[in-house]
Amino acid sequence: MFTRAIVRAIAASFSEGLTTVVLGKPDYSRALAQHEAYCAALEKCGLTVIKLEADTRYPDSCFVEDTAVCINALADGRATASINISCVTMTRPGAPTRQGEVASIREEFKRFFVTEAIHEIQAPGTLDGGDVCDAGNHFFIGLSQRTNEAGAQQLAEILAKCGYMSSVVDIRGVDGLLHFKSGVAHLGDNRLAITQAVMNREAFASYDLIPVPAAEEYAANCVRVNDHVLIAAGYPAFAGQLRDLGYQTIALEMSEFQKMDGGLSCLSLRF
Ligand code: CIR
Repeated sequence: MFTRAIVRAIAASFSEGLTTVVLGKPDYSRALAQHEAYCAALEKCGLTVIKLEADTRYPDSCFVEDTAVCINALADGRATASINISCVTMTRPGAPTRQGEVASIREEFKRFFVTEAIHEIQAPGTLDGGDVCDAGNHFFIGLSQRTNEAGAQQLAEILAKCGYMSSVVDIRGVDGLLHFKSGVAHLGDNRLAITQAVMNREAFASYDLIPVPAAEEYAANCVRVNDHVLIAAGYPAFAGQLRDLGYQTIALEMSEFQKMDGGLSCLSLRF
């Protein structure tokens, strides 16, 4: 169960952020409305939403997930005996323009975690939270354009110290996949929603895979939040698959974030 989420309001400089897609410039007021609906959905899932002020110095700073990895001892599927501590790892984002986003998020986590439970990725390691998938009793760490070997290794060591297993999945050759979680989401119940480009990897063999249709790949970045799954609006085949499996879905308009390479998971840190 999650009880809280940290989000950050969208900076007026949002359209100056990083992007690899060519979908046009985001519309600021539409982005604000989509963000508001996203926060309302988290509240509907039972979370207290901690909304940090916008920071115009960092155009990408609404994508808070990349700044930290929350390790929630009470998440689905955990063994309980050895795994009883929650902690957080502050990342060192792979994009230099984003590294300054971490400091204020660290300050926020200090309200909830004791110092010993706040870990850090150190140079030369880089790691984006969007590359880390908490999959029940195992964490996947994606090696990507943003997360390097040193960053992945450091996180694996932190997780091991806290009693969690992990493995590294190299997605550097996969076209169109900026972050690992752009292609994989853990839905609880030992299930992964997954794009066809990565579904044949041995690493996922012990999970039940829900293949995301090729025409709906953006929808793979969905988020299980307590009793609901947040999904991007406009992907009817994938939404139908989830409903057939019994999930209660909440569809959210994401067009303005998609223009900036962002998905549902990256807009919040859930813990
Ligand atoms: C970036 O390129 O860093 C941002 N424009 C988008 C980050 C999205 N984060 C994510 O998928 N985890």
